[in-house]
Amino acid sequence: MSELDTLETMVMAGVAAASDEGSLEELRIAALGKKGSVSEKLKTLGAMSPEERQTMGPAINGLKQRVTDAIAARKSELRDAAIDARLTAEKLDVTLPVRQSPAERGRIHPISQVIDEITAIFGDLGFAIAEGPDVETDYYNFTALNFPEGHPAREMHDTFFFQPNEAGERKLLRTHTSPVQIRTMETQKPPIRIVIPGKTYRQDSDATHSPMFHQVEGLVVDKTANVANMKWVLEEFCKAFFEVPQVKMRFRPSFFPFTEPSMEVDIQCDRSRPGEVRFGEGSDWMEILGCGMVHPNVLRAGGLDPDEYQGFAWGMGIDRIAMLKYGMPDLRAFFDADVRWLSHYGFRPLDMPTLFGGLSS
Ligand code: 2NL
Repeated sequence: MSELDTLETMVMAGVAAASDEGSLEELRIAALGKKGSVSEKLKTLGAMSPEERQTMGPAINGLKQRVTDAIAARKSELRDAAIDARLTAEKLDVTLPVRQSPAERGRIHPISQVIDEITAIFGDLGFAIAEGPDVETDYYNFTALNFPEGHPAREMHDTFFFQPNEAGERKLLRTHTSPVQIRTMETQKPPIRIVIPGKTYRQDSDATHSPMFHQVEGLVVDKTANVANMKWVLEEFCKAFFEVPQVKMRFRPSFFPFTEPSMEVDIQCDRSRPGEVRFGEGSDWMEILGCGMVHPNVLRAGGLDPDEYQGFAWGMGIDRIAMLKYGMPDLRAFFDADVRWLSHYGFRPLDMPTLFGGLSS
């Protein structure tokens, strides 16, 4: 066997044995690279006699061509094998159900749901939604609302106070959403019809009280607003919110510094079934809100003349009525941020409450 045949057998055996593209490339360099075994053979042509070159030239070039072809063929074989291996290893089950998108999987917190329901109802009655800061001044939270300095009602609010600033002014976390009504009266001309949902804060924490809780208040101010209008608005609200055709309501005299007269409102309910409350039927009563005619001092604080304007207002806690409406037994679970609780009690994000489409269905 000639030297060229031996070389060819060796290189071809290597090519056939190469198990990946990397080792094949090393083989190519060893044979066809600048100092490769085949390239070295080509270099010998220069020193040969013309006769010798005539036979050796085609022989060596033929060898180079066959080695080049063999490497190319092996390379494409190895590439196909690598793709086949990946295709068998990486399986995709196209029959798996599509994973839910965040918009499908996410849930609206029951308190947000109830706020959306309440604002949908009052929006339908022609009210606008107003909001304001959680951190308030003593003036907007108390003074403007007819709580005189040193009045015991201030202590009753269990207020969270901040450290006083250099001027001695002490900010606080609002104890009710009423400061927003004052701010609205200051900046808008009557007629005013607003509802104010939001967070409120009091130093109170037990099984039925959270230091942060939610309130919604409402305010109507114009030249003729009266108790009859207020009763109608609140009755329409209760029927819509509890999704019943009729509901009896009981207005009891009460006291708030910011209203005169002041009333607390009970709604008819049925508590005869254990662990369940039904509204619009039965012979029990449940207190759900406070209301009254806006005190003249409060209208004055809002920059309005009480001889020209009059108004009514109401306020209620959202957390408790959310628990009642949706049968949630524990207030504290509201603020635990437990996704299992939320996926059970939460609402689907795209089912927004509307009066025509149903509030909660
Ligand atoms: C309750 C009672 C109430 C108001 C809030 C109000 C606001 C202004 C003027 C007059 Cl600016 N009133 N708000 C009125 C009556 C009752 O809340 O028990 N809330 C949980």
